[in-house]
Amino acid sequence: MTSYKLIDFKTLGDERGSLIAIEEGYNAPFQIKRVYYIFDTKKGIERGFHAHINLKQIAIAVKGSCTFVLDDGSSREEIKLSNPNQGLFIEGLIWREMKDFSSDCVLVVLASEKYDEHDYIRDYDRFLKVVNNDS
Ligand code: T46
Repeated sequence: MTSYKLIDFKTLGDERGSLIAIEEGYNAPFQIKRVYYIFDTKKGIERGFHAHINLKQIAIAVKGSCTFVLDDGSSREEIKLSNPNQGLFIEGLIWREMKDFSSDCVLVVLASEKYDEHDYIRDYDRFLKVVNNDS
């Protein structure tokens, strides 16, 4: 299955401030096996430029903002992440690029699998072939 969607996380707040909890089966539709975060991104830098074969992920801009470009092989959409109570869930063969990082952006990503370079498709033409079942 190939899809992406925004997930709204409930903010638990009290007089001390805010807290968001992410739990498998509640607001995360997979078991979380890995967490990584991207920060201190230099001005004008673009990242990503790949798709994943099996990985499911949720990306959250816990501070600052950045924009994901998502491409399913036939159309492209841009989604700006700028709120810690919103996560971008990506599943299946979606080509992704990230851009417009604010200097304070901290992008946390929850992943369904451990790091595996074999799960990456880093060549756009190969991505199109795989998406179109040509290889
Ligand atoms: C994704 C987007 C949103 C590791 O060794 N372990 C890891 O868990 C990760 C994520 C990366 N790396 C190594 C691989 C590269 O040598 O860290 C280096 C930078 O990774 P990459 O160039 O793939 O980073 P991005 O920002 O282009 O992509 C990352 C994720 O790799 C990718 O899964 O969907 O963020």
